[in-house]
Amino acid sequence: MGGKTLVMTSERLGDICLSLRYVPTAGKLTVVILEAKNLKKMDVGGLSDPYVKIHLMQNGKRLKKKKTTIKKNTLNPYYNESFSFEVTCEQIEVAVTVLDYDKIGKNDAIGKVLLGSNSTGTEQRHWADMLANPRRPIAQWHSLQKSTQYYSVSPLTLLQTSAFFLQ
Ligand SMILES: [Ca+2]
Repeated sequence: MGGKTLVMTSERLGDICLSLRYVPTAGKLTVVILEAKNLKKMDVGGLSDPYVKIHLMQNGKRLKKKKTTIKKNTLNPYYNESFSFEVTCEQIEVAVTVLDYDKIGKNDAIGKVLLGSNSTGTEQRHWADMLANPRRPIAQWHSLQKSTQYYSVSPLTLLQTSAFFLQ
């Protein structure tokens, strides 16, 4: 056991800068992924090949998925890529995940931020600023949080896992 996932570290995963713009009359949310910096090095003998995935979620369900281009071999990628969604911003959450592209195998998540009225800290402030300033793009930096990828595990799997440990 490496114990890597058990230790509560303040490991730096990096920061992401993005802008949010909401036009209530048109029901249009625009997310611009601007840049990221100081990303965690994911590749042995290299840096990372970061790209950003955006999930639009409602009540924990994924509605839409978009992603940026891949920037090769960098820890400070610049994107300036814009994504628009037609939504009303009630009960909506935007999950922004930075991943490392790998030619072979599964792409690993470096970290994520969750934006919405139920989020906390700078993410919540950013969302509130967006709602308070309709039609105006609001840009802000966020520290990436550890990606738990909890929604890829079904409740049944969790039940089976706990049943296994109880035996
Ligand atoms: Ca890679």
